[in-house]
Amino acid sequence: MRAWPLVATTLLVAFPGCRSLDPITRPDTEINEHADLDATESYADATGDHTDHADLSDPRTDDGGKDAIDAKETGVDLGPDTQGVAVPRSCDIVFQYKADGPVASVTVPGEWNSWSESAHPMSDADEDGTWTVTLDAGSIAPGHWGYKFLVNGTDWIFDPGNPLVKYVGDDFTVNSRVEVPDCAIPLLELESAHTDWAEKSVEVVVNVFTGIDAQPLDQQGGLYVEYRGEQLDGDWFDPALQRFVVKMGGLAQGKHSFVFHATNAKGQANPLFVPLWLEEKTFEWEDAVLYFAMTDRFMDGDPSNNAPAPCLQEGHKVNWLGGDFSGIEQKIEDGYFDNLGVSAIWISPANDNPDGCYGGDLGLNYTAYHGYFPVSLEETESRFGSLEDLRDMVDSAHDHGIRVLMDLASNHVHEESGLWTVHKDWFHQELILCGQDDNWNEHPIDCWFQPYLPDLDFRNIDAVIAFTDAAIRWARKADLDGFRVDAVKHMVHDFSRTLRYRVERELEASGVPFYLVGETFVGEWGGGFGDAEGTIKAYVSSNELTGQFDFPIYWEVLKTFARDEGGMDELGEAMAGSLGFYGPNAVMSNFLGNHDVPRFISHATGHIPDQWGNGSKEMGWNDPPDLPQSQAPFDRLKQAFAFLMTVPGVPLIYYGDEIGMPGAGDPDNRRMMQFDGLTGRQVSVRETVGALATIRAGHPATRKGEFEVLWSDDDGLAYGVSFSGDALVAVFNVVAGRDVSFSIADVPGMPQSGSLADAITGEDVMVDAGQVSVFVEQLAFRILVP
Ligand SMILES: [Ca+2]
Ligand SMILES: [Ca+2]
Ligand SMILES: [Ca+2]
Ligand SMILES: [Ca+2]
Repeated sequence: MRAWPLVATTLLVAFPGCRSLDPITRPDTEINEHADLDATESYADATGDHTDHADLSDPRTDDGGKDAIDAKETGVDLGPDTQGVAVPRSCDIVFQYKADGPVASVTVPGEWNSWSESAHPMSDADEDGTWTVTLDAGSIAPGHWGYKFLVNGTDWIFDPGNPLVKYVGDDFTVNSRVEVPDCAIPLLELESAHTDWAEKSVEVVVNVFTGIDAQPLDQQGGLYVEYRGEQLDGDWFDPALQRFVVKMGGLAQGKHSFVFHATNAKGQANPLFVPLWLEEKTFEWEDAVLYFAMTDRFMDGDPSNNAPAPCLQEGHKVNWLGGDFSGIEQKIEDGYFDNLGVSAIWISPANDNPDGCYGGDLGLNYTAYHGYFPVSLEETESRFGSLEDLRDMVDSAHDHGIRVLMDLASNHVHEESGLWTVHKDWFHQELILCGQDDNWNEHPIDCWFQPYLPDLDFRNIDAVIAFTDAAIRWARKADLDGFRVDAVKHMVHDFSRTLRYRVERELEASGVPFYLVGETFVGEWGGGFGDAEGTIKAYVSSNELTGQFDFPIYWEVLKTFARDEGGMDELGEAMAGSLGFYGPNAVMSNFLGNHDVPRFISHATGHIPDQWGNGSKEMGWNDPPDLPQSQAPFDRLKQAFAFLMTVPGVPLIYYGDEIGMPGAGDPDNRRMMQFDGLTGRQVSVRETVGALATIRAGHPATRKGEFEVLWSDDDGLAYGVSFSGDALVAVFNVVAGRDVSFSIADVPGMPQSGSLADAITGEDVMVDAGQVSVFVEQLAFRILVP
């Protein structure tokens, strides 16, 4: 279990109210020398169209707790002294083409040059096969422009180094896309960012450039720094060096995020977000244990913001039930998540949603309690709280070492949104309902979920920019750590690729990874060749999502552990096949339930007719399942959690599953969370989840290990995971208690003789010549460690 000291109080005492920080170190020579390290190399690419962002030192090669993050090189060599005069930014755009054969010419026809086939000829003077041309972006109007490379005067190709596209013209011709920035406004660039765990200090240096017209920066309030959402007192800008230097010491463990601002007469620079974590051990997303606290259904921390819709009775299961940001915050401060071993919380979309009731499944009326009917890109839902309430909750999470992901719902808006009124051209015009005919499959991108949910047409670049702007703004203002991206396969790739592109440049400058985990609801694992895993994989790459929820593994978990329908051997095969399938850097998330499927424990009692939940929505209204009265469904739930917690992939806990909350289909699977009056069996599941999370935290093999099936049959499975000397074996049995034997000789890090310890009970299990024989009760699991 994570046992972070409570630091919120400390922060308040040390930095009351205005967050005027003490001790403060003013800019000094030592820091400036430090900051100058990279300033001699020039980097001329005003578009940020490059991949060499912050170089985070390897957290595993600990240099005395000092994590140095040296950001990308600056646009212009500032030199040691600017004589106090604002330095104009560079505004060059570099196009580059790496030829894989003989090439005679490369040009860049684009919208801004009316597709001139002779525009911007590239050259390869050093004949190394890389052709380049540099454009002065100041000569092109700011905007998002389509272009292609024309090779040898005949081949029109996409820019192979650019994942972004633009759909041009009435026929939506797809081209590469470049952003030409407004070069008249200032530019902020991170020079360096350091954290020092031993010193409990952070240090950030940010270079400030003015626009290409060399207008002076606004030093009367236009140059300032925000820290944890509030403006920092004091003057942090050094005019001599034209840079911000912020150094703060005596900080508490947790996240310390800054936003830098600069202005000149032409406008404001895009704010620079610099998140930093002060932690003993550097966090990686594959280490996370994720918890979905559906905001309306988790905890009502502030009854004053409750506003049930009058169109349904109060307390109705699809009315607003009162949950809010402050409820989640209370549970964070109570240590609820710490005790469960949770290190990341996923919350509902925070966007304002409409107040009424709207027709949906089964011809019934529903409110927008789930948050998936956004009417605003900026405002928070008042029933959840204000932006400040959200920020307070996130800060509290950070003080506990817990990350926060917001659900990002971008596929559609609710018709009450002003966007639908003002920007009709941002939406798919034809009302094709997803639920009619075979439109889920035939029209996945342009179908509408409901007649009142206009579907975004992200072939429109203005819509892409507006929605990714909003995403970046939410992340910066609420200091988020990631997004759960809703309805991924119902939007063109350019949306999720633009999101990644901007996240990398606008949220990850300091090297702290921002998690993008997508939802793509698909069917069963197809052996590595199926549509299900193929569809998920299509969105996972370094240019797009970090990972997705692993639906194919979910179906195997459901069939075996809950429903006793699938072979455990097939679960083992699917897991072995899916690890690595989504790419070496993918961070997938495994789960045993979410808000779109019937509750695991109600599957486990046999209430739900089939794995797909057919008929389960009706059941939720007519015959909702109760808490099981027997032990077996709870044991099955524990087995499934033991599986999730011992294999790579971020385990997701859907609120309530940790106490075996029952429920049929949506919305019966979204009952109000229960904290009190739990039965012994419910408490036992919750304690088991906490214990499993502790084991996971102590064994990197569970998070990043090689997975190997050691033994399996229809009703049982044993596997090993191993990583860098660490190893763990998990054994599962569904049928009557039996001895299970297998070899651990091929699992690196496992002893060939002696004994293993059961990580739950501490009991010794003998190893003889690499062989293990262990008794496993019915519906039980064993976790064995050296
Ligand atoms: Ca060259
Ligand atoms: Ca409330
Ligand atoms: Ca509202
Ligand atoms: Ca869509």
